[in-house]
Amino acid sequence: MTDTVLTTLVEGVLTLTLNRPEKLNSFNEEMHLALRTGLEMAHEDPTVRAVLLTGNGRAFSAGQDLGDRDPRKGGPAPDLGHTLDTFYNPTLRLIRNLQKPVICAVNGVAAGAGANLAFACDIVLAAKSAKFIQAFAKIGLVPDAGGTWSLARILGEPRAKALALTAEPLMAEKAADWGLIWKVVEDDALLAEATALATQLAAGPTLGLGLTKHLIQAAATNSLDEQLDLERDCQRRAGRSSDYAEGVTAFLEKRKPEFSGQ
Ligand code: T3D
Repeated sequence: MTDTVLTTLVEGVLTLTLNRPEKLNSFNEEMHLALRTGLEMAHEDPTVRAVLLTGNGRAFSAGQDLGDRDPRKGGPAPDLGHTLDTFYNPTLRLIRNLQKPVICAVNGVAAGAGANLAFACDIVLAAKSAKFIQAFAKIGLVPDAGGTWSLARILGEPRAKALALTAEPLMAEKAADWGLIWKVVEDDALLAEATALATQLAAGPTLGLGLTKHLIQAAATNSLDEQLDLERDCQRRAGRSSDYAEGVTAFLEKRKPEFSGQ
């Protein structure tokens, strides 16, 4: 068993590094399961207060490992609906449902499901040389891993359709201009800046940050009335947290708060 995902936990930041650089960190089953194990740990371990997802080598991820889909090997056509259900979709849900911030540092090319995995994260930083490719159209597939959902919502139909239908690369700076990612960083500064951001968030009021993430995601489908009710419910919970008491006390005492995440 190789280390297809490298895992470290430092100062509350669980860093998950996709690690199949010779295959541009494309997904085989082993890497899927390793990433899922890391994300499950993020859900269960209270000492994890933020996640940083990145890739090793010159790519973030080239999506599905197409070597595992070689039609020349014979046999029936694969059931890709089943592989989405089994591998990609649980991972996307683990990221979206995690009540802790997930930072993505896109260190290089992100293609196919690799691009859409990045777009599922909460804050995306990308190296200046990184690019995003909806590579699916080149091989006769449709965008998956939540890509049609993210692109259509964030960019609107015209840009989402053009990216998906042409599979043209979208450079990091344009992705930031279009609001698809948060920020572009010089290549050699990416990991340090993403780690600093993740560390800052990991020292934050985790319960409140998790509820904030939940609220913003829920806004996509809620009416204003539903959203106002949800804000009320979440604020009630946040207002009972020890981090809220600490935040207000620290403000009144003119000192830096020390949040426990509770
Ligand atoms: O199947 C299911 O379960 C359904 C789910 C599907 C999800 C998907 O993600 S489908 C889309 C799959 N991904 C792609 O179609 C992208 C394929 N890759 C590329 O288009 C290009 O490699 C890149 C644009 C990402 C990068 O281009 P470039 O020129 O920088 O690198 P390269 O020379 O093409 O690749 C370098 C090596 O990585 C090369 O291997 P080699 O020749 O050095 O031994 C290449 O074969 C390998 N590689 C790159 N992408 C993949 C890959 N090997 C396997 N699978 C890949 N996706």
